[in-house]
Amino acid sequence: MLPGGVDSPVRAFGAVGGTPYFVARAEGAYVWDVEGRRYTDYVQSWGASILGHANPAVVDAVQRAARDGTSFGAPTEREVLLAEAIRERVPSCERVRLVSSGTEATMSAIRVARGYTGRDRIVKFAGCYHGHVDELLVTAGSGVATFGLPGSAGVPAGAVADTVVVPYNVVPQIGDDVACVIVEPVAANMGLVAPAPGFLEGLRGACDGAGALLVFDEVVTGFRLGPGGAQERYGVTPDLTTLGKVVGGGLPLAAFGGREEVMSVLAPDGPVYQAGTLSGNPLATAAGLAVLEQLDGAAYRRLEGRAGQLAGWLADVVGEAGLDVIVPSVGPLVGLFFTDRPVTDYESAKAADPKLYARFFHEMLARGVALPPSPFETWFPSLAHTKDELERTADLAAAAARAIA
Ligand code: KE4
Repeated sequence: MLPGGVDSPVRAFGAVGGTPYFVARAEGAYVWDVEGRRYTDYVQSWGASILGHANPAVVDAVQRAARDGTSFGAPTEREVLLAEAIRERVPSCERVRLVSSGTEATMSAIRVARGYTGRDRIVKFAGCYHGHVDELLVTAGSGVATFGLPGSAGVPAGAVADTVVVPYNVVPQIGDDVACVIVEPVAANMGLVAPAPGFLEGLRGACDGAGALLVFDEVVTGFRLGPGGAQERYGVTPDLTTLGKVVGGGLPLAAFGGREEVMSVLAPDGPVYQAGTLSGNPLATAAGLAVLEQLDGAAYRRLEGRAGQLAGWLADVVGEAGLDVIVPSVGPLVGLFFTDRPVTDYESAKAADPKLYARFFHEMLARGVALPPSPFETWFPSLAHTKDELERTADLAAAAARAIA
């Protein structure tokens, strides 16, 4: 019925083998499959459910909103409130537009950059994934990397003729024909790779020197690393930012925003067209606001502390089983590579052992822990993952590591 049995390729277990579990319901740190098995879930809708699944305040907000109608095709107060909440938290976002997916956000941001600068060329980094928009499906991460695809069939050469791909964590030369550089400020789609010291600052300087715009794709890091995401954590302010996942509370909502003069090119004010029937959807804005209201400093400190502990325990127990493993963590994000070499870019991420990851994945799944079904993804512990739960995950990881060693 569904091509590959899924509505998004990475869910098909292509990188790890086997048949994916189908989720019947979820609550907090857990999902239950249709056979009634419970898993401690580190996929968490790829980072959308930072509070954990079925957070009561989020469910209540969506239920209440639904009673007043689900979509109008007309402006509502709540989308203004969410845009204001984003502007209050994200340094670059003087103006914000809401859309329905991260792909729409990056596609729109690229068009704004090209419309604002009058230039066509864009620069992206190998292993970074920005959704399935044609001009960015080049040496992408996430599902494209999972299936070892250089890009994608169906993308005409013309669509990517102006896309330049360069290695992550190296500041490229930027010509004066470049509209923008788009980057995951912390890469989460080649596994988890932190920006090298000076990398983001270098991109800022290179873009300023060339009159190009700097676009931070914070679909993963936005509202995950803190209220102001990576740009606040690393003190580098891009010209445009894309956001998703957390900001929609698990409903179809994403956003892009930037400096007022840059965003002023957007229709109806300016000549760059961008639109969406369900943009700013009333249920999704209700969910997003309900999530942001709960994400205070204490929540972020707790989440970051727990993720850091989990990363340390995993490195210890998997290492003690005699396996070469690197467990990077950045704020509340955790990665895991079976390798003894530092992972700083896509090439070194691909050098990690994918077969060992696949076996580890299944040993953990058999023990009731659901990891991302690809080595080119990131673990998303949520605020619903208690310290005991994380300790249990580490104990199970010790057993899983011994089983594959
Ligand atoms: P969506 O169009 O899937 O909502 O967002 C695209 C996107 C953009 N930018 C970044 C940094 C992203 O990580 C994503 C989507 N993330 C993947 C998982 N890493 C989505 C999972 C999937 O494709 O099913």
